[in-house]
Amino acid sequence: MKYSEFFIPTVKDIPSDAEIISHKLMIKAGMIKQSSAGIYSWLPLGFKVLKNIEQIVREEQNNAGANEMLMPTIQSSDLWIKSGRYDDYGKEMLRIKDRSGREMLYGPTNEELITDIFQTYITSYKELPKNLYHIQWKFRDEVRPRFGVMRGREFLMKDNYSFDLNEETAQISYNKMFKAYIKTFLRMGLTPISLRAETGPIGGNLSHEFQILANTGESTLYYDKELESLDPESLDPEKLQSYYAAVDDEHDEDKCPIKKEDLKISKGIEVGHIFYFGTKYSQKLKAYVQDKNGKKIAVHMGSYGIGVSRLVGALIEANHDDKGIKWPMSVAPFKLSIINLMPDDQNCTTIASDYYSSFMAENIDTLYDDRECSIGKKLSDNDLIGTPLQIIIGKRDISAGVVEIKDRLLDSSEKIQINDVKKVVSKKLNF
Ligand code: P5A
Repeated sequence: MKYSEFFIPTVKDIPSDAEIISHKLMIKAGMIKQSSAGIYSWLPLGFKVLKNIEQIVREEQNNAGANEMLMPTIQSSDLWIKSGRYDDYGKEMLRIKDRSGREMLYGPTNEELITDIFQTYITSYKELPKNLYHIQWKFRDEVRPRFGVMRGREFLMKDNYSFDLNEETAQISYNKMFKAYIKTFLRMGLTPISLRAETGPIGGNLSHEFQILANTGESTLYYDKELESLDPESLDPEKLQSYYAAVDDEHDEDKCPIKKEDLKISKGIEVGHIFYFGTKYSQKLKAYVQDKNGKKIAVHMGSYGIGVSRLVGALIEANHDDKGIKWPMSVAPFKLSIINLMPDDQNCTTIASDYYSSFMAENIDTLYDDRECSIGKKLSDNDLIGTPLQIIIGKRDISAGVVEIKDRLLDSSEKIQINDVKKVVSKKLNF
C-alpha cells in the first residue's frame, strides 16, 4: 500500500475524554473515530489490526476443533424470556421494537440463541461433543463507556459455546478452550494470566478470566512468576489452573500459598472470560439429548469469550512508547514501512520502488511512504502508527551505498548495504 493512497487521518489534537494511552494513540494514529458514546467507526488502519487479531483468534479456535458460524446481532426477546434473562439483563440490554411492535434486542451475548440452534438439530449423545463459535458485534449499554474500545457499548467478541453429555466431558471441553486461549494471547506477544473468576450474569460455578499484563492496566494482579514464562508448545491446562493468581481485593498476604520470592505483582487488562454453567440454559430452552439408554438429559454447556476489539486497545497498552505504538509483528497492520525521504530524487525513488515491488511480491504487508512531506513528519508518523520494521532511504546514505533499517520494537537502527537489504529484511521477517 502506498501511503499517499492510504487513508490514515493522523491527528494532533486529542479529545479531552481520551483518558488512557491506547485511546489517545488510536485517535492520534487515525485508527478509530467515535460515532457516539462507546460506538466507533474503524478506519482502515484500525480495521487492519482488528482483522489480524480476529484471524489469530479464528486459527486457534479452529485448531481446537470449534466450528465457525455467524449469528445475527438483532435477536427476538422470546428466548430471553424463556431463559429468564430478559428481565435480569436490565438497562444494559438495548431493546428495540420492530414495525409490528415485536420486542427485539441487540445481542449482548448468545447463550440463548445458540442453545436454541443446538436443540433444533441435535438429539443424540452420539453427536456430542460440539463446539460452535462466531465473531460478531455485541451491544451492552454500559453505564460509563470509557477508555475507547476497551469498554465500548458496541464491541467485537469471539464467543463459543460447548455442548457435552456430562460434567466430566464438559470439563475436557473447558480445558481445551483454556489452552486455546493461552495460545491465542501468546501468539499476539502478550503475557496472559488466568484467574478463577466470578460468573456474574452468565451464571454457573466454574469460571476463569484471562488478563494480559500491561503497566497501565486497571487491575492489580498477584501471581506465580512461572506464569510469565509459558511454553506455547507444552501447555497443560490443569497445571496452569493450579498456579496461584489473584486480583488485589482477593489477595491476602498472610494466606498466600506461594513463597514471597515466587510472587509477582503487575497490572492487567481482562481480555477473555470462560464459563462452565452445566444445564442452566439447556434445561430452560429444552436442549436435551438421548443418552445410551434412551434417557433424555439436558446437555452440559460452557461459554467462552474473547474481547476482539478490546484487544486492539490492550495490545497498545502493553506495547507503546512516547513516540507511539509498537505493534508486535503478529498483529501489525504493516510489517514493514519503506520510507523514501526524498521522493524527488531519482536514485532514492528507484531503490524504494524496487524494494516495494519485491516485498509486495512476497506478500509482505508493506507501507510505502512516498508522500511529499517533511522528513520529520515521515519519521514520526511511521513511529506513531507503529510499523515494527522500517527501511529508511535518504540521499546521503544512498550515495554511501547504504540504507537504514530501523527496528521499532528494539529501538535500534543499522546501516545495511543497498543490495543486502532484501536478504536482511527477509531474515527478520522469517520468510
Ligand atoms: C462468554 C462468551 C460473556 O459474555 N458469553 C459469551 C460470555 N463473557 S464476558 O466476560 O461478559 O465477555 C467476554 C469478553 O468480552 C469483552 N468485553 C468487552 N469488550 C469491550 N467493551 C465492553 N463493554 C466489553 N464487555 C466485555 C471482554 O474482553 C470480556 O472478557
